[in-house]
Amino acid sequence: MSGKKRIIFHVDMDHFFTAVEEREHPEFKGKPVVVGADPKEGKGRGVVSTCNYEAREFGVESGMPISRAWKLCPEAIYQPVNYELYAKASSEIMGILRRYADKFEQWGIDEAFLDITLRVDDYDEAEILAHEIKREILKNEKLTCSIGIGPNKLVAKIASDFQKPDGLTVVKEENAEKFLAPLPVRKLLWVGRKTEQKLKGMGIKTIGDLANYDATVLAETFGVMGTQLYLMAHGMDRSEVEERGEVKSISRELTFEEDTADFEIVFDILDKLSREVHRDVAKQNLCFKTVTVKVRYENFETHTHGKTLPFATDRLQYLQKIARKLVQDWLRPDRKTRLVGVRVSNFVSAEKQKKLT
Ligand code: TTP
Ligand code: MG
Repeated sequence: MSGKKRIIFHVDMDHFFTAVEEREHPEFKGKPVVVGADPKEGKGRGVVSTCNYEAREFGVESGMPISRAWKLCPEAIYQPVNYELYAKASSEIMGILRRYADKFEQWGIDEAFLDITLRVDDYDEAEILAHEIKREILKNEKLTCSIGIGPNKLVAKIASDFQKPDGLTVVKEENAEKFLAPLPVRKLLWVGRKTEQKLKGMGIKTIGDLANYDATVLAETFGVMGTQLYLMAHGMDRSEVEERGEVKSISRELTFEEDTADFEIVFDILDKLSREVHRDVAKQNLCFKTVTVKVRYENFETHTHGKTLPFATDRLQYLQKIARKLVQDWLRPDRKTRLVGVRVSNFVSAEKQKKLT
């Protein structure tokens, strides 16, 4: 690895689906807009995919039942999900972003990480580059985005979320801890609702609380995840920006900080990885037929093992159950596990799937 300190961008489009809708329908501008299921005058089922910032003022948010959104804001403009349209905008945006980076990683439909270390001399130049990117996306795509600049992916991602919409937040390595400290622990990648509650019970609410906590106790309480949480709370993250091809599969894997013989830890992490994969699948409105898991032992021997379903699904429950079952066959009491991963592939669009069933 080169000795040069990394500079990473995280780019996240603002209220993406609704922003594209506003671009296509200029008459929507300035009004609350919701993209998601049909509200059917408050009787509709299904959820909000996203809403613009005007609708957020009324308390509407992603993932909320559409019936509740209707109650909060009946006057909003409700649009069905037009996935093809957003996918086209996404691929144009990704095309622009890719040219600015030495290493590029698309993350879901409207986010990307860019490693620009070799393109700039310092953070000042990085900031100029970020403005250039924002200008080009606005000019060519008529859309705004928020950019976070940091020493690694974790800090960059949290920074991009810091001033939305149309934000630009720069966090240098020496300021990372101070920047993170007042934010709620939920902002860290691995902290789900359960972990958040457990941390709260320990008196840990902010990332700063976590950073000041005894690392040994964290490791005892949360296993390998505890150590990772502690490092992240100090703004540390060594993961690389990794190029991925066209979305033919969605996957997550994790190398444990320490090899483990504890099956429960492996299953726990596998469930979390499945949840993340599922979130991406849902974001892109896809159904999958194939689930593949990967297990690497302490001696680097690696096995991948898959199962193809007779039908396509988007259910988290199935994904978690199949992934567990597949991994179970490969866990050995006499061998520690170094890495575990889960991948889904063989996609069908959810729309198409609905028409089939
Ligand atoms: P996000 O980037 O999470 O949200 P956003 O771009 O709408 O808003 P923000 O300005 O806060 O970034 O997700 C990107 C798109 O993914 C979003 O426009 C719609 C879709 N999506 C869903 O369909 N369901 C969900 O639960 C979420 C969170 C997003
Ligand atoms: Mg976004």
